[in-house]
Amino acid sequence: MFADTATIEIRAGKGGDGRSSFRHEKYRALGGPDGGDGGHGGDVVFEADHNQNTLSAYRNQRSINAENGEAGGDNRKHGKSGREVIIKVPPGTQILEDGKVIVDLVESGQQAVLAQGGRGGFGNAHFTSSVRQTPRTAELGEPGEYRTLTLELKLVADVGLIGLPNAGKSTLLSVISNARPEIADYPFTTLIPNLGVVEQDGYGFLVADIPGLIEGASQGKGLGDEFLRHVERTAVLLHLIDAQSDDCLRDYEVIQNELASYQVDLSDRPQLVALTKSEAVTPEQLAKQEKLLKKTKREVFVISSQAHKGLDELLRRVVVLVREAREAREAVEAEELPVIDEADRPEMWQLEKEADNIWRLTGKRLEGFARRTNFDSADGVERLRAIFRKAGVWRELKRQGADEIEGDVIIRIGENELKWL
Ligand SMILES: Nc1nc2c(ncn2[C@@H]2O[C@H](COP(=O)(O)OP(=O)(O)OP(=O)(O)O)[C@@H](O)[C@H]2O)c(=O)[nH]1
Ligand SMILES: [Mg+2]
Repeated sequence: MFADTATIEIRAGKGGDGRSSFRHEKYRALGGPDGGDGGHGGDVVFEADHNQNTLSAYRNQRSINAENGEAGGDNRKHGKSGREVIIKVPPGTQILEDGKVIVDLVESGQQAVLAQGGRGGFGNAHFTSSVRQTPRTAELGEPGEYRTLTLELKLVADVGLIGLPNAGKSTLLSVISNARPEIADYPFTTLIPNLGVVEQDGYGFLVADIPGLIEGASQGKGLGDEFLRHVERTAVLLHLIDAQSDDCLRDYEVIQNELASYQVDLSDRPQLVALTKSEAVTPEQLAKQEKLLKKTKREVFVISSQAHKGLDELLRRVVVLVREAREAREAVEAEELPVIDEADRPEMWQLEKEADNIWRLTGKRLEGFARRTNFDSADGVERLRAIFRKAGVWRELKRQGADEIEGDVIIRIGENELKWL
């Protein structure tokens, strides 16, 4: 999972000082005490808000302060309380202090006060008593709380930049986003995905620059399986191919094969192809390469990060695909599918053929979901199917030849069975 993080200092407002003053009365040097109380300092409040997608707004804003309370005035006038600040963050943001999670803002609208404003001080009007008729003392306002917090948002990037080493992935990210990844003229410069926020025509989305993949990546070569796991978490793939390559089509196919051989088939994810470094080759060569890549039946874009060419056109198309992917994801989330975690990865469940058209599915978590499913309800069964699909059971069935069977394919799980549709 990618993490979007930001560290900020927050300071709640200081309480206003209490006032020390005395009534002006005719013929008396000193009237009664009439100093008002200071107002309270504003709190710093965090709120999850579904209109926020990233923490990028807080990456450059190191400190956020709430308003101080006003001091008390003469005539028992109370100072105004300071306004609170509400820091809006995307749902799913965790707030950490000294490396420990202190708040998890899960749902939109959820709030947490993380720095409390200081209390206002009492004015001297507060301290009259039968013995002390003329108190001069008023309290000072308390300081507001101050904390240094780290915000962390685990997210699925919208777009993954993939390609062979040296294809120009990090360079592209650096010109289209706020990210400043390392760039160098040798392969494997990037070893950890870089994340950047891109804004195109007012629409923001997250792009992950994934380390270069090589032949055999899906088998773990060059840490490829780890990198492909990151690809798995991106909705739209942008496949970069160096226009200077001797064989662009082969470059494409190497990556495409690895996407297809990974444990979750990634080859049918929405994918755009972009020929990079276009300014470095002759127009003739470029035309030749472009023509060659058209054979992939993918949409092919020609860009140059260095010369800033073709970027808007490419990004506009990316936005369309990102929007579609987000809408599809929201539709799935609306069904409230449970999160399939590491324990449900293929190695954690098994599919065993019991008869020609019958498979038995075993695995603790999936069996648990099945036990909690009402098999008399069509919706319940449909939900279980979606869970199996998400966990990769369908793909495994296909791999074991289930799609070649005529008639029904039955999956037995625990005491129950359901049809594979
Ligand atoms: N001429 C030219 N060179 C470029 C362009 N984009 C990237 N490069 C160069 O290509 C080389 C590799 O760029 P990177 O962005 O580091 O490539 P990468 O795909 O991130 O490489 P890995 O992280 O190793 O997978 C660098 O020397 C870049 O300067 C471009 O548009 N034009
Ligand atoms: Mg790189």
